Amino acid sequence: MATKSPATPDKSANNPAQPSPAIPKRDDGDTTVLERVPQKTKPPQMYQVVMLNDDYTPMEFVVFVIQEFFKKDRETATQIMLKIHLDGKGVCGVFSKDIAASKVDQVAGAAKEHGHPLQCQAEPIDE
Ligand code: TYC
Repeated sequence: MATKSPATPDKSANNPAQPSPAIPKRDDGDTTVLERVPQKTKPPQMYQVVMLNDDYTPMEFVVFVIQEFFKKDRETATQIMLKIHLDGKGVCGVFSKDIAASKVDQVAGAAKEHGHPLQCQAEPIDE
């Protein structure tokens, strides 16, 4: 005996990844008015990767690290390094949580490998 498969639930309902649906509000003959439903999903929390100054890491190494892991050109990397050197810290980039954590790990790994005390940290950015 053939059995009827159960109706599949609407996967788009309550799925934050879906765009806001336009809900038919009123149908008065020829015209359908669509009401826009406000977007409920918040953008993800972003993190800035802040590099810290120290007295021992060579400037050239810091410039290399900023170019390599933060994809800056040499001039921009040099400006960021000098800002850190003068102010004590500086932002190398802004990323999602996982990417920021991975940048911090990459910098720590390279610093350890070369025997430098260079440090950086990920800080949540307030909206
Ligand atoms: N202050 C270091 C020096 O004079 C250079 C330096 C710059 C170190 C930036 C760390 O994040 C840093 N050699």
